[in-house]
Amino acid sequence: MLYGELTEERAPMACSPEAVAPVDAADAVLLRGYRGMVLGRRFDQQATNLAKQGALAVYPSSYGQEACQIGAVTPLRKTDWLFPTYRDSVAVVGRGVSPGEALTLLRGDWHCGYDPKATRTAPHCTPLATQAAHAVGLTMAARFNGDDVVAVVLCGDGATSEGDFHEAVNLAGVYDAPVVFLVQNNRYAISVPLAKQTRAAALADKAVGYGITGVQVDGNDFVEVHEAVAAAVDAARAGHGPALIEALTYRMAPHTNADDPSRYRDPAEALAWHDRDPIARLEATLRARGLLDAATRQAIDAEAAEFAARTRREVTRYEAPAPAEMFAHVYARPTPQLRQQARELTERGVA
Ligand SMILES: Cc1ncc(C[n+]2csc(CCOP(=O)(O)OP(=O)(O)O)c2C)c(N)n1
Ligand SMILES: [Mg+2]
Repeated sequence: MLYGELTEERAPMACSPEAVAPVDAADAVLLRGYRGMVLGRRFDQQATNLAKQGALAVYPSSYGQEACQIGAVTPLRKTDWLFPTYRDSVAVVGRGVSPGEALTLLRGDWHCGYDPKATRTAPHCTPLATQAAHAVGLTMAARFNGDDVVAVVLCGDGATSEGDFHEAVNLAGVYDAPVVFLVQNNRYAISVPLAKQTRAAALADKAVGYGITGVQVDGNDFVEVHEAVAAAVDAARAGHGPALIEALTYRMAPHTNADDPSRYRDPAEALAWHDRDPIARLEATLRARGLLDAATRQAIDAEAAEFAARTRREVTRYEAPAPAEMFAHVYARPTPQLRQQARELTERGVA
């Protein structure tokens, strides 16, 4: 089937297209993807603004990477797991996590903001590639328990140079762990361009060294990303082991709101990527297939505006937990040092 098997079990996104009646499953996926990307971009822009206003400590934008963000989650079932990085908040809300909860960590809070078990979404991971090893461990544990679980790991091009990445992909290969590693090759690791990251002709080629499936896709094409992830998820579920997907895309925005990319790259470089905008491309496909009329487009835009307003509301109304809570979930038996620090906090009256 063109877009992978679409079953009822696949998780509904926060932004699934109830407003339109799709003619078949493949069209439904296209519309879900479009709606997810439009809502995701509005959310991303809102989060960027909230960071500028000081309501978030930091925000790493995924502007221009929406096809990867949403294409990573449309193939997943509710029971599957997503392992995101700091840049993947759009994928997290695409999975159904509320926008305020998805941004809690980026406020600088010590909480991840949402319940990873309930949402089957691991906390945003800031140490590069460490979530890849967690995903392998989780899926292997699930298999021992007889649970049907596939995990999608999101990471960047820079993260593929980390030891954790190697260890995780190698282990997954050896044990046929049902994990799909989706590398968003956005060409930069902060200021380090891909040419200074690796001599490999393609990051997907690294799969050869692990003896697993490796594919390279156009990361700005929702259909390509969704199809590749769906095929890899289905294969992993059927016991054929992990896959490494390299999605070619571009980091349009600064690394975070604290970064100035004009110091290390020519601004003209990003201009060329505007022509490959993933939302405009899918919109053209939908229009050509008669799936997007003015009313549908308007309804999606209105929903996106409401999603941005909800993001603002949830972030600005957030009540920070008591500082002493930060000691509560670290160890079953806190170390003497932690007990001491907790005491000092109480004595200073901030707890
Ligand atoms: C283990 C580790 N080393 C260094 C860093 C600092 N750091 C944060 S983001 C980043 C760049 C990562 O680039 P990439 O993997 O391409 O992801 P992108 O930010 O482009 O999405 C670095 C080096 C970190 N977070 N973790
Ligand atoms: Mg990168």
